[in-house]
Amino acid sequence: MITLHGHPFSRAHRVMWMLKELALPFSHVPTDFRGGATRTPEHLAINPNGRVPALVDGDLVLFESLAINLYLARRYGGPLAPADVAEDALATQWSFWVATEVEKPLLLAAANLMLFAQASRDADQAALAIKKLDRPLKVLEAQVAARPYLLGDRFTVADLNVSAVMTLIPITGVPMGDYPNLAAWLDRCLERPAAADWKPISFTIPRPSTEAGILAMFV
Ligand SMILES: N[C@@H](CCC(=O)N[C@@H](CS)C(=O)NCC(=O)O)C(=O)O
Repeated sequence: MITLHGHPFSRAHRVMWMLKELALPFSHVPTDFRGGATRTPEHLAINPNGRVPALVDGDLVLFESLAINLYLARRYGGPLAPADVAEDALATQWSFWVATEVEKPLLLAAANLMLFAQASRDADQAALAIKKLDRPLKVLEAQVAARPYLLGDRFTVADLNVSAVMTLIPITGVPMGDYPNLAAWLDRCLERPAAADWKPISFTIPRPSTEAGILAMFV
């Protein structure tokens, strides 16, 4: 039996999307990261980082949303799964890439443009973060200009992991007209029925009082 911990407005939406793509039955504990529920002894026993998502599948307990999705693809197969070792390597590459090259500047831009309360937003930080996105977005634009999906002709876990992180792009104000193929690819991915639980974030979060606090929150 699979159990997913984490509310869909958190990074748990990435895993919920994957579980639905694979039509896997699962029980859902919608732990809300905003109210301290991720720091209870019960939750820390599942994810010692005090974060969501976490997935329990029999004896296996996993944290890290994108790693969970790679596991689910490999374990439960289907067209989203890597077909061979080379595809597996590429799906891993794109998942690490989006986590290390894209996610942090994307979150910092989104936080300073929308997620932080109006008075705590820092336009300079947002502009710097958007500048840092230039390079990876050009890489992604070129990749999906040449083929409909990251690995070729079919939607795979690589597309799911990368596009699930990219859901914040619309609120960063990045001019998507500069990345027409990326924009069309992102629409193709997010329009999949299994992605339907994804909703633009509609709440604000408190700005941590220090730069170290901001890094602790986003890295
Ligand atoms: N790299 C982790 C990040 C998980 C994460 O930061 N989750 C946030 C919600 S989206 C969280 O649980 N924050 C609560 C906290 O840090 O106290 C992943 O992708 O799973």
